[in-house]
Amino acid sequence: MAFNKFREPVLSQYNDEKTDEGGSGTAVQETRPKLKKPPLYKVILLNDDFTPMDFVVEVLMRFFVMNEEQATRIMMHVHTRGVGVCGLFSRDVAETKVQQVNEYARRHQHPLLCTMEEA
Ligand code: TYC
Repeated sequence: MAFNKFREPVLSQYNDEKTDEGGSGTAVQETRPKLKKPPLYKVILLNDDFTPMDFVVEVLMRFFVMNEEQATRIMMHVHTRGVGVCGLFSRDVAETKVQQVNEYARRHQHPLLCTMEEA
């Protein structure tokens, strides 16, 4: 606890001190903001035997703002390893991406599947 020239307690700018004696004999419980960082979610693409490679590359470019080189690298990773991460997003954004990819694949009659999990 810091004091000013009147020997009054100066509160921390960040309000992160747990307890102190304010000089009055009264214990002060300063509130610590109980804010947790919201979790991030991995959006994951799954391999299958039928979706054309070109279509997967197009999906990655369209919904994940990748250039053709990045999209091809992720597509080949999924093709050879079975799964791959397209990106990290807040829960809302991840849910929207998953929905957009799955709908787009279905509309084009491909079995391509996208899912998400907490990072
Ligand atoms: N395995 C597919 C093929 O050989 C290509 C593919 C890659 C499909 C990635 C899905 O998420 C995927 N045509």
